[in-house]
Amino acid sequence: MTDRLSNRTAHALPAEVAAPRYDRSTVEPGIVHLGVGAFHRAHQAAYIDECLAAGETGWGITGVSLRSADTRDALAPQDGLYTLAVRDSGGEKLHVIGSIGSMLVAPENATSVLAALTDPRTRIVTLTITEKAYLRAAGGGLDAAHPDIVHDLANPQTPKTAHGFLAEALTRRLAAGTPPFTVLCCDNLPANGATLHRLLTEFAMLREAALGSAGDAGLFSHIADQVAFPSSMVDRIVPATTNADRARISGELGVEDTWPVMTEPFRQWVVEDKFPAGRPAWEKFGVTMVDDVRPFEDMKLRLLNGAHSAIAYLGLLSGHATVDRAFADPAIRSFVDALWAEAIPTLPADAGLDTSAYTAELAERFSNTALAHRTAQIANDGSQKLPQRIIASALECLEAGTEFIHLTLVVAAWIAACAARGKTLPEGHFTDPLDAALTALLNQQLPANETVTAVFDLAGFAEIHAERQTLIELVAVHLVHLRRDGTTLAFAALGIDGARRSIDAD
Ligand code: CS2
Repeated sequence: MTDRLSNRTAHALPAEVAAPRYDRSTVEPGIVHLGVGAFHRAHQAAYIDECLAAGETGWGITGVSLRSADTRDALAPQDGLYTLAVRDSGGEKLHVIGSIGSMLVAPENATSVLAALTDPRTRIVTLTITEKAYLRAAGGGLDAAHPDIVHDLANPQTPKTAHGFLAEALTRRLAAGTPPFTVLCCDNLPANGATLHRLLTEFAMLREAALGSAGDAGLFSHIADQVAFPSSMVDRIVPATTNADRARISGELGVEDTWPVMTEPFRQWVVEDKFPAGRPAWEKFGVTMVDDVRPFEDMKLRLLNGAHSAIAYLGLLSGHATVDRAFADPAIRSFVDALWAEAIPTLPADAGLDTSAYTAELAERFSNTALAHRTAQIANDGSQKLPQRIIASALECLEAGTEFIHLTLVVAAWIAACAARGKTLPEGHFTDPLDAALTALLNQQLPANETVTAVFDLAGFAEIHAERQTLIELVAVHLVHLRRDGTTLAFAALGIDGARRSIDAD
């Protein structure tokens, strides 16, 4: 392969490949995005590409990676262009996306990131930094003892965290008389805008205390009162790109793309309409603008992501490498249906949610064999994901006195899958920020009840909740079964017929 995908070569792509038909040189940066992973490039960047194609010119994206230089290194020689491959059983449709105008790498050059954030043209800052990067302590507040937070409080001009960058940029904008940008969180957290708002006000309070009023006067009240943090629900399944994908896509393009992204046809974005500094006309491009995103967010987190985590851990324990193969296992399929039946009553009844249509569509999406979405990918960071996906529903069932038994198996399956690494699953098959402590704990092979209690302590699950002990006991019962005879016994105890299972060797 000779040429790279770039502005120059994009004009000569095969006719069936959709490529930017707008003049990219006229697009001004209006959005800074923190965390340019595959999800952002398959979701928001694709929506913005459509806005630009329709003639908007003020909303180009400046991408910022907070950790690795990989994406910048791959996209810079491609003028920011990359291929989005939309895949299902009908085949693959390729779209070259042009909305990312430039890429910055924070650890290399914090100054340029702060310059982009303080540029008056930047009116929205969006984030997909993954759950763990919010640095929440158990209980939901800021983990003020985290080394990166400690670093950022001591070094405000050269931050490492999103919190540090946002606080420093908002301080500089305030001092310069530039109106604040709107902060739009696009991670899978409940009330994600309000959550980030709380974390950032706590961070600002610590900054004011650390720098003294001369250094940071008014930042706390500015963030608390003047900066908008709309919540949003984002949805698109994005499996990790493989080398085979790169080779296939480059072959189809006729030029090399080292950084394509794979995705499904479905996409959804529901956003609270609170943008005092303006926003793209997203509603024209399939984004749902609402007053309150909470019902959509809870439905997505509890039904899609909750089922995803169930499929990941039970799938891994049953020998399934991908979501579609796990979901084709009759026992797992029955389990997911029962899980949905437990989670649905926890959703608001008066919000007009059509949960039957939603779960029917999820079943189709999980069956997409063209995605090869790996169970190990979803299994990452369980300690950060299970609270909003599973534990919130379980606690609400306990409070309401509703019977449930499936939600708790997901937590037990997470613990069992963590313990299986280095044994029946490869070492490091998936990871978690708590791995060091978790592995040490699981190696002690304590009785199930003690193990679950210690894991809840470590992860801060259900902290200070009246029903915490009951929940621990319910999880422990499943863990006993999983330890004794794996998913076969765990499913049998739920009345799910394990004999019908067709274990594949993937
Ligand atoms: C998945 C999500 O990896 C995971 O934890 O559950 O990334 C999921 O694919 C997306 O939220 C779908 O929108």
